[in-house]
Amino acid sequence: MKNKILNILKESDDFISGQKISDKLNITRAAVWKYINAFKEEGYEIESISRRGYKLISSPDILPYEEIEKYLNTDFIGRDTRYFDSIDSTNKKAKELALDAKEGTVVISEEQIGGKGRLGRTWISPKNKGIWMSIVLKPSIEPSKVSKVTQIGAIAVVKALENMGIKSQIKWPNDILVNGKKICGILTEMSGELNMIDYIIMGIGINVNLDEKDIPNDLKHKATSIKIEEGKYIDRKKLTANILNTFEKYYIDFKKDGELGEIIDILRESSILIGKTVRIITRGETRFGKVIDINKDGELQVEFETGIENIYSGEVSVRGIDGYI
Ligand code: BT5
Repeated sequence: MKNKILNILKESDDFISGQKISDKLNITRAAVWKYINAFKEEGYEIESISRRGYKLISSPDILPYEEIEKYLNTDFIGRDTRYFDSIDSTNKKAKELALDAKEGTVVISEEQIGGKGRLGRTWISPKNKGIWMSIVLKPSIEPSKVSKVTQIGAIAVVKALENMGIKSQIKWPNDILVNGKKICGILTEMSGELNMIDYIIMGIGINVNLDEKDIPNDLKHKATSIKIEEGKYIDRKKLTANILNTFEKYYIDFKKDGELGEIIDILRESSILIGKTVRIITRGETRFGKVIDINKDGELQVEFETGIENIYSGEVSVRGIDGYI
């Protein structure tokens, strides 16, 4: 109902009376009035004049399904979206509802107060400034192939940004960078058994309109936002839809056989690591090596003094020789 009323307001160039809305939707005028007040509380600017009715002046910069829908061209990704004003972690919420949810269900929140990174790290997620969302996925693939989903997510973000004229690169396995600094991280979690997946939760966090003051001092050397780098405000609704659209396209291909297929080329082209000497940190142990390639399984091929090894994304952190990259 909420969505229907909002659409009527959006489609009307002029004032529309409460009576007309109530006739169209078969609800009372009092109910219409209640909804209008709820919209105002969410930040919609609605002018009301007695005997003329209501007119939508502006929509707030928020990410409920009603706002994203018009840019969305997916079949199933994001069609069931659970929207929150504030939450501890969208990944956590997605896990709670995953078993009963349809594939493609998205949990999205304006802020996270317990945002999670990999390996128990924290992810800062200030209100109304970024995209903090998690997608529930249920592919019939072997659990060993799950880490590839992160790679598909990374490509979806890079391509969506490209569609909006923004150039970015991937720092394998789960960071997206603009001008060499991190604007996005991906956290993929799985529940299942040895040979069967119950569900995968892919969480994407994107620093969209964060200002310098939103980035803690200890992260400033490696973290930035799209707004800081591009010098302009970015439409979060369009970017969110764009990511879901591109993700679905690649994910449908992936689901067929659990292989990355042709997108491996995009991963290579977008990689900031290929050719670089890096530190590979696994459970406290650090080794230096030169990144040669990303193989067809999405693993990092690194040349160490002892020979070439394929690095699986599991518990690994990759760093530049003396910094983030
Ligand atoms: C990641 O971990 O990069 C995965 C981040 C995933 C966040 C999303 S938001 C929606 C969903 N719900 C969640 O609770 N999580 C997911 P990792 O590679 O471990 O990087 C974490 C490190 O990045 C931290 O230790 C900080 O150093 C840094 N960091 C924290 N917040 C950041 C931010 N907003 N932007 C850039 N770097 C950040």
